[in-house]
Amino acid sequence: MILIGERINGSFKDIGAAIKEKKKAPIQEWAKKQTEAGADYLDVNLGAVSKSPEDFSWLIKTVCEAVPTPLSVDCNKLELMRAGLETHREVAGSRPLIINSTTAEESKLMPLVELAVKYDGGLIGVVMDERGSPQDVDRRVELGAKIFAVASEAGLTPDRIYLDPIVMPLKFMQEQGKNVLEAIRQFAMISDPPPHISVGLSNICSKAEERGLINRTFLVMAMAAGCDAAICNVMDTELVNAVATAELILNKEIYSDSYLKAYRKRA
Ligand code: THG
Repeated sequence: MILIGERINGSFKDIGAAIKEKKKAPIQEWAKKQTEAGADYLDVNLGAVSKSPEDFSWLIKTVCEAVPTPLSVDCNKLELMRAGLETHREVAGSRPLIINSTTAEESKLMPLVELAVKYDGGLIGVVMDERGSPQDVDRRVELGAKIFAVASEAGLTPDRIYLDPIVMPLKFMQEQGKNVLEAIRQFAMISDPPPHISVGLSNICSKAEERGLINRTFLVMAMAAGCDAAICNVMDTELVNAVATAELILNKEIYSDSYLKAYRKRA
């Protein structure tokens, strides 16, 4: 499982304030904590606190200086993404990265695929288009297949393509959970080998009680359906333990009595 730490996101109060005040310490502390917890990538997102390319570049530089962990460069504005990726190249050289994200929209898909080629990154494709996010399975799969086809045609191999079925809040869109799981099953059949399948996990527990339980139950179900990457709270020990256990049950890791310890040290 590819664990992408969600915490460096301007929508969290402490990170939002640190971005506004250009304070590196809180951001760098979260970079270190998530790395120690076993994050494979760190998602880096300004949230709603800024739309400035300079701020995005500053945030990326701040994280890259603190840890060697690869980033998931997360924004939905092409101009910010260009600035962020250029900064990433300056400060991190050829360190692996994920570009988060493109959609199937005409104005975004080719430009972002070209950026993934240029910067030698992975690319998350979120299955929405000009009409917004689909509610049904078929439209999700249609858009996933379109993103996969365009990215493949441009030379991205399946291991560099991540399809995201768009996880919705359980509290408000209860019927979407099973549609997401079915879309994941069908994404896994798009090619052989399949692309990665990635979820923004914490969307599921938005405004709900029992956040941890909802997150880990859903992630285990998503893994059984074929999901192999998640932007999530890597500090949640019970979540990571559930992931490690699901990996055993799916026969992706070898059993040992100390498998939880082993999973934490895997990187
Ligand atoms: N797909 C892709 N990228 C994404 C998402 C996705 N990036 C952003 C987001 N969704 C994933 N990251 C988060 C980070 C934090 C939270 C949810 C998703 C979160 N937010 C709190 C809440 O909603 O209650 C608010 C923050 C707070 O507690 O202060 O937990 O789907 N490709």
